[in-house]
This record gives sequence, C-alpha cells and structure tokens, in this order.
Amino acid sequence: MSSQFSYTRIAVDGSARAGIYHTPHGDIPTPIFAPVGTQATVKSVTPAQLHELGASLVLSNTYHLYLRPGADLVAEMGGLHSFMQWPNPILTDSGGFQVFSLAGIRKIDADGATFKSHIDGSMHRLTPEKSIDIQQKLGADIIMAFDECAPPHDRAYNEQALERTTAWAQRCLQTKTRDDQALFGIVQGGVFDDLRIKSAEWTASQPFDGLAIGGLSVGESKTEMHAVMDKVVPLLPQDKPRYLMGVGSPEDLVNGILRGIDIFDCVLPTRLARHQSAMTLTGRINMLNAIHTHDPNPIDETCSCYTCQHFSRAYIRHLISAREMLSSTLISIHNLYTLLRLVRLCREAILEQRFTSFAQDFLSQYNHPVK
Ligand code: PRF
Ligand code: ZN
Repeated sequence: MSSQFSYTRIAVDGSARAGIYHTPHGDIPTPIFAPVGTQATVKSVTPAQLHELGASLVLSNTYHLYLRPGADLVAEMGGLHSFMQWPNPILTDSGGFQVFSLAGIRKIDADGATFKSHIDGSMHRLTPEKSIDIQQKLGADIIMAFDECAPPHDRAYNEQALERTTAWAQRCLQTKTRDDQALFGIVQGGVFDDLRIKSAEWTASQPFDGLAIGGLSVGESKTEMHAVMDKVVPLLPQDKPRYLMGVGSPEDLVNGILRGIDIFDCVLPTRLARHQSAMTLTGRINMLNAIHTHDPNPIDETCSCYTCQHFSRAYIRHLISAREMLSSTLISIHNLYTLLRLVRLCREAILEQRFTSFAQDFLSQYNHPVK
C-alpha cells in the first residue's frame, strides 16, 4: 500500500459516505464522478474547461495509450499529467476490459490476453505485469489491477474469469514498484452472489489502496446491479475508497452512492453530447428537436454551467444542424457539469444527513430514458 494516499471519511448517512481521497496530485472530494479521457483527452473539452467545471479526477485507458502513442512516448514527454496538461488526479484503467470489448480477435489464457489492435490489426499481448508496467510509465495517480470481465449471466465463464482475476491481481500487487501510485483491486463474479462474496472478501483482504466493482452495467438488469452492490459493498473496508467502474447515468450515480460507492466514471456525458443529447437532473433532452428552433432559453434553467450561462437552445440547435463542432463542446460542458453538480448535491446532502430523502426525491422525479 502507498503512504502517499489516504481516504478520510467525513460523514456517513445510511450506507452513503462523504469523504476526501488524498493523492499526490491533489484531493478528490467523494463521492465523485470522473470524466473519461480515453485517448488522453476528454473528447471536445480542454483541461482548462474541465478545471472550470470542477472536475477533480480524470480517467484514461491503458489499452488505447499503449496502442497509440505508446507508453514510452508518454513517459518521454514527462508522463500523462504533463502530456495531456491535466495537473490534477488521473486514474488509468488496466486494459483488460477494453481488450474484451474493443479488440478484434482475442485469446485469453491463464497468463494474459492476446489480441488484435482495433486500430491497425496488429497483434499484441497484455499480461498483469505488462499492464502494471504500462500504467507505471503513464504515471497516473490511481492504477487498476488487470482483470477479466465476463458476461454477467454465464456461471462457468464467471468462475474461470474470477480465478484468473484473482491470480492476476496477486501478480499486479507483486509487480508494482512506484509508491506514488495507488493500486486498486477489482471485484468480479457476474450476478452470482457466492462468486461476488468470494471475490469481495479476497480483494478486501489484500493490500490494495482501493477497491473497485467491475463487471456491472454490462447487460444485467438494474435490480441485479443493485443486488450485487448490496452484497459486495458491506464486505469492503471502511477506510479505502470504493469505485464502481464504467457506471455513470444520473440514476446509477444516486443508486451507487446510496449503497456506499465513492468513485464513478462513464463516457455517457461526452458520448451523449456527440449525439446531441443534453442531460438534466430530470431527464434527457434531444437538442436537435425542432421544438428548440426559436427557444431563447438555456438547456437547463437551473444550471450554472458556461453553456447555460451564455447560449440559447436555438443557438445550440443551429450549431447541430450546421454540423458545427462547437455543439459537441457546449453540450459536453453542460453534461459533465450536470453529473459533477449531481455528485456535489449528493455530497452536501450526506454531510447534512438528508441523503436518503434527497435520493428518494431524485429517483422518483427522474425521467428514465427508454433504451
Ligand atoms: N473492469 C475494468 N474496467 C472496466 C470494467 C471492468 O469490469 C467495466 C464494467 N462496467 C468498465 N470498465 N478493468
Ligand atoms: Zn448547463
């Protein structure tokens, strides 16, 4: 474990927690949402804009940066913080999940994963040792164990994937040498209670700096996702941060925080922005809709982001129909602000011991998007 990191729990309300995670590149107030910068950039948003939005943690990906531009180049340029000019905390995912979801042909064995690059078709191999080596070269504050995320309902696959995830996690712990990086372990096990409990107990017993829950929001129902969190979170240590990987719709954030999650990440706000969809605390708005053509109002009257302080729905709809790239930037700024505002509201409610009613009110008025 690294002494340069610590989690301070400030308040508890039911299972929800408010705290601060201290890292060498600054403090992260929790619960927190981390914007995703897959290719060492949060799509269409500058670091200065991210900073103004109040983002405190950005996620990037081992898989993508290993393939392009390569970890050695990032190291040569002074590491990821310097390369992408984000001086605040960064987390890198380990690459396993991206191999399984993005790579072409892939073959997983006890030692690691061989896969075909989605960029140029070249063959590559990632192992726990290689993933940690790359993540040490990238230099993020928080690095992730190399895991295997199995389809959630396949029992036999999950048993095997969990064995590999456990063996790989041990190898990650043994490989890591930098003590200015925190290493988080990942709980897997699909929708199966016994596998999840086994994985949570083992991961909690190891000298990880934080604990993540993987293998969720990959095709299971919301009820199943909540049931896994209800089983896993109580087994995790109180003095380490808990991170729910790749989950970040407004209702998922509130449901996760209710169950004791501290950290979330998701491509949703920036991906929806590129599909002209604005997020609000009551639901989504399709900004291309003709009803906005003459609308002088902002996306969200209750929002104080840069976009809502300056621009009308009519202007944003015009940018979209003229295929101007500023539309993605303006909607991304608004969407990211909305999720950062939501976790801030949750944190304030926890600090004031009124989170249960806040969550109930939020979930009952939120307009769930139809899939
Ligand atoms: N493992 C890793 N990264 C992830 C996931 C996982 O299971 C998920 C699943 N929601 C997203 N990102 N390493
Ligand atoms: Zn806004």
